[in-house]
Amino acid sequence: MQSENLTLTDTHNNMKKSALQKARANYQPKLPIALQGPVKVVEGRPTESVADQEAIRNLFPNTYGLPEIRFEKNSAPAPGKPINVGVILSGGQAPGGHNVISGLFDGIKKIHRDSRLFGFLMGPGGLVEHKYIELTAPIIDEYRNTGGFDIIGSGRTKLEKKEQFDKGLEILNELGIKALVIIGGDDSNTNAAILAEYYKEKNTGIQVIGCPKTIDGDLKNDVIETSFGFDTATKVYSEVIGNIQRDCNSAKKYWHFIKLMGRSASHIALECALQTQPNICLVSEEIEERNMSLNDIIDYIAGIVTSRAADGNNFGTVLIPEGLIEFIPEIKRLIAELNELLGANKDKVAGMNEEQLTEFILANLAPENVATLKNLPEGVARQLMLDRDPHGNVQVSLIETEKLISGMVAEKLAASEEFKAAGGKFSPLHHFFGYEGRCADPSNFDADYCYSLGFNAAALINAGVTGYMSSIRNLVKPAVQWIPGGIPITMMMNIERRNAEDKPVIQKALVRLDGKPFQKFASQRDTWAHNTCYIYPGPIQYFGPAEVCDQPSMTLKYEHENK
Ligand code: FBP
Repeated sequence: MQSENLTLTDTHNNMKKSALQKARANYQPKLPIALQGPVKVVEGRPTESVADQEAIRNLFPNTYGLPEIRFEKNSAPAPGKPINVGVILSGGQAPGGHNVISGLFDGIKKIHRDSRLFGFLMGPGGLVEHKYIELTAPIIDEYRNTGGFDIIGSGRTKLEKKEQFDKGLEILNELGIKALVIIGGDDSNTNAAILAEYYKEKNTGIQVIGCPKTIDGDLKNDVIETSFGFDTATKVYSEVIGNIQRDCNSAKKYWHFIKLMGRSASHIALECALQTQPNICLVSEEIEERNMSLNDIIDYIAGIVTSRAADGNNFGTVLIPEGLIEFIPEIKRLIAELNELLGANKDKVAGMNEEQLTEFILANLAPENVATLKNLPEGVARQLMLDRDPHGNVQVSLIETEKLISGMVAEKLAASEEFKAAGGKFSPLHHFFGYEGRCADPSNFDADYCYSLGFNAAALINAGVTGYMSSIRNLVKPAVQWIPGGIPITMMMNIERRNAEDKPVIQKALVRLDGKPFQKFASQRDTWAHNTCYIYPGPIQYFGPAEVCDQPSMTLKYEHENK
């Protein structure tokens, strides 16, 4: 099954390299001191899940309650045996994935030089479909310190059914693989835990280890300080936001509405705001908490635009998190009822044309939701009613929130006497930053963090554990002081309602309004709104002084300062 897959590496071998790529290939990622030589395993106390302990314990009888693990430097080298390991990249790309794989490769080779690494292609689907390549030293060397997931590709197939697990087991056994490393976000790591439990229950002898990935930054908790990729992606977006701010402060004639990726949580927008000090940054979690309506949001922005106009500043920047629309309580209610209504009447609506469907929806929705719908610009209301995904759900990600908001602000300002009296002019421009940062060359922080996560995953495999997430802590300190170890994935789980079923899942981390990053932002945002306090972070620097090149994100710093 392997031959058809060789194209992935063939293309890479023929690629020309930029000067930076060549120089960057020689970068040696920094490792925590504890991983630099032989390690000893220090076990902590047994763990409990964050909530719903009994339910999670019942669902994971073989992998629940395991202890946290920490690795410490050991004086005596332990003899290691060769081991075959499989690796999967799951979900959206995030800078540093290649370094997790190169760290894993170097880690298992350190255990024994005859160890082998197999990469399953295009995400979890590769395991089920038996598509893989062996990752040898020349391949790994091509990808060290590079962005992207192209070494083996990624995909969003969910590994959740027993048939998939059994199909996977066939190829793992065929290749003599004793451990599988799944690099993914909260859902993929939830599934890694389920797979670990299943393989343990079946006595397969196959270990499963997870690694925390996602630019969204929402896979973190008391024991996982950050997911990889967040640092680089937010630095790339902040560079470009800074450039836009310098442009708009030069021309003084445009308002820039900038939407930032992050399917649900607003960590990316918040971090970019801390780095660049825009005039406005919306935080979805706050909007939900304060029960703000769309009109409240429009009033808030129009108020700042008007006040800046009165000072002669007809320009500014507004950061908007991608997930915003689903957090606005009135729209959340509308979407929930639309999904419910159309789901329950699937057959009835299947044959309707647009006009009939609109009529049906307006006749059956609760009056408050009809009012919300009518308050929206026609195009957006149409999109909400008529564009559905294959499961029949509203496709929220297709809505161009930045245009929706600027359009409504423009309407409000056109009707405002105060804005006219201030001599205000409003010319909005729109941007969406997401893909621009997901495959950037990892910052030094992500290059080091990812390499350490992979190297540490090898140590977890050598320690014989399963159902653990690779964990590197103390990240605001220099890399040598980082603390490597492993966290039982069940420890991060609770039960949530998903697709009308109660499921064990890793708790998603949303922005905490009582957390320091938000508090810092909230304490300064009024000044940023009315004055022009832009910061221009410039591009990521890979070579140079540590204070320029090795700084972690501000979110991480604020969350962990004085700890
Ligand atoms: P993951 O959670 O899988 O890391 O993906 C995050 C993300 O980049 C989101 O920010 C974004 O909404 C989504 O992926 C887009 O994914 P796709 O390109 O597959 O549509």
